[in-house]
Amino acid sequence: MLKIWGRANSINVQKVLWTCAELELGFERIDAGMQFGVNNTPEYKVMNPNGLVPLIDDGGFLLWESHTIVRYLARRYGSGNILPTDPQPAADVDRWMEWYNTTAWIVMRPIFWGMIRTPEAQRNLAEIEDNRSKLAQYLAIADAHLAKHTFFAGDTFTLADIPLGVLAHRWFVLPITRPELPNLFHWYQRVSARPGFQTHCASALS
Ligand SMILES: N[C@@H](CCC(=O)N[C@@H](CS)C(=O)NCC(=O)O)C(=O)O
Repeated sequence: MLKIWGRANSINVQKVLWTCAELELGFERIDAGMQFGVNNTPEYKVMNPNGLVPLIDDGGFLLWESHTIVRYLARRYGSGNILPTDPQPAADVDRWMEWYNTTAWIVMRPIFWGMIRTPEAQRNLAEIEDNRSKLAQYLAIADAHLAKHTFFAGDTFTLADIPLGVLAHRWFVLPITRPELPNLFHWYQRVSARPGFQTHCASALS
């Protein structure tokens, strides 16, 4: 049975759990990270020297980095539906997964940490606002893209929708000012209705 280390409220763990649900893949999840510890033990660091979650063990094959994990699971257990095998559609999926890592998450992280994991009195409101404003501009790019596409990488749901789906959840749930981005909102409604999102990603932010 596939083993996944990581606390259920971690955005990177949620990507893996949602992917497993899309692939109808069973797994055992072991709580690790933040209040659960585990990830800082020497035993864990042998498996993942970064001391971060998620980490998977698939029959003795150890893997960390959430996007690498979800691609691996899709290649190993999928049938090309959530990760196309043709180079160009596959690159389209990769493009948006990279964009999440290099662009959108960079500015969402300080907003999320500032508003959810920092006591109110210690929040850096200027930093939160600066990143909120940048993210609004980035998400306008996504909104324009989604005016012409049902999902990020075309007309069907793919891995590209998973990282951006959990990020969009934070964007739409946090009490922040949001410009009108109707295409992004309707896409978020579509992806967040999926059973895998509802089971693993819809809980209150913490
Ligand atoms: N690039 C890594 C980032 C992993 C990461 O930053 N994980 C966070 C949780 S989202 C973590 O392990 N934090 C330490 C902790 O939870 O104790 C990935 O995508 O897997």
